[in-house]
Amino acid sequence: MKTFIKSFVFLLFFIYTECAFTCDYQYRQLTKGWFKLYEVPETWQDARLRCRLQGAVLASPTSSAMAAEMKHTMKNFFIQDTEIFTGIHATFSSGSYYTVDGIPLSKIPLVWANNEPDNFENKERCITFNSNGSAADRMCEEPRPYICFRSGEKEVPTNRCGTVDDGYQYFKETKKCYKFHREPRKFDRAHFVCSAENGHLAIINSAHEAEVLKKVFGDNPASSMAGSFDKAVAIIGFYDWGSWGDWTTIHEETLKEAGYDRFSDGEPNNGTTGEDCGSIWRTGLLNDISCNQPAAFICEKDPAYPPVCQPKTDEEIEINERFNNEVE
Ligand SMILES: *[C@@H]1O[C@H](CO)[C@@H](O)[C@H](O)[C@H]1NC(C)=O
Ligand SMILES: *[C@@H]1O[C@H](CO)[C@@H](O)[C@H](O)[C@H]1NC(C)=O
Ligand SMILES: [Ca+2]
Ligand SMILES: [Ca+2]
Ligand SMILES: [Ca+2]
Repeated sequence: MKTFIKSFVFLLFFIYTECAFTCDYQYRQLTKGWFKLYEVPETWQDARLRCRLQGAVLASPTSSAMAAEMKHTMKNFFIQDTEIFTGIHATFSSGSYYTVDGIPLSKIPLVWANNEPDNFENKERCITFNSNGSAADRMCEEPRPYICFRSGEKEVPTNRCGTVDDGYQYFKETKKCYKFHREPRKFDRAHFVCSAENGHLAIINSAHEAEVLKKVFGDNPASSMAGSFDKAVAIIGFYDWGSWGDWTTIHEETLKEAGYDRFSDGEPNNGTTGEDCGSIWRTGLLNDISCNQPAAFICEKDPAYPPVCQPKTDEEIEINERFNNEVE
């Protein structure tokens, strides 16, 4: 009887975790992995970073199956005469090409386009791929579309926050997830990182949420951050749009409309070089900060966005946990 129950629970477990990764990625059986094409061109470095922040890598045609799936993905998006970036690069040292996950060029069955590779003007460090299957070396700085790829079985374990990134922590007070980034970035790059993680720079919608952010900040003392930068401040999602003083969230609400507008005493002060970007002090009170000042930052994510293909309800999570306990 117990065996029967176990196999029944196992079946449930299997059904509910099938196809569990964010639905913006498509699972492809042939290469056992998830694909997502980004149509908006980016530099190679940004393409690489965006894929990485999603728990994926910049896709490379490392086998004939991968090349076929990449061509298929491009055709689905009607990308015909455009070259996309692959993960094959020589940005560490010229001529030494590897995929982002370390496969050397000599092991990759590339078909080169006419007169390629030529390392034109000794400036080409990245490999592109065309929907007709040919490769070329190109400048990494010239923006192009690209494909992110996550290798593996269908069942990708996503967490309570709907992501593979366990840096995100769920807070029941706001029903939102937050991640504190300890590596300092300027406002625009912090915005890029939160967006790539399917979140946004944190927006404070209530005094409760300010308390949550204060706690998140408190869990990351200055001693936990390396490097010399101001560890008393963290960038969040508000911005001065107009002549100085027009503070709105990155979702275009006034701070009051958003639900929290408590600046620290003496702030905003438009400090030395001018301050048009938003941040908080460890007190949870607001401060204006220079958009050029790198600082730690806090991302906020809705656990339901983007949807996971087979979202688990709490009951199902319980069943899984019971199953796991039985197995142990
Ligand atoms: C593939 O496309 C590239 C660039 O558009 C072109 O240079 C190359 O000749 C094409 N190869 C084939 C086999 O059609
Ligand atoms: C803010 O500071 C910058 C740089 O000192 C200055 O150019 C700008 O006029 C200031 N804005 C206001 C409204 O004081
Ligand atoms: Ca070239
Ligand atoms: Ca919020
Ligand atoms: Ca200030």
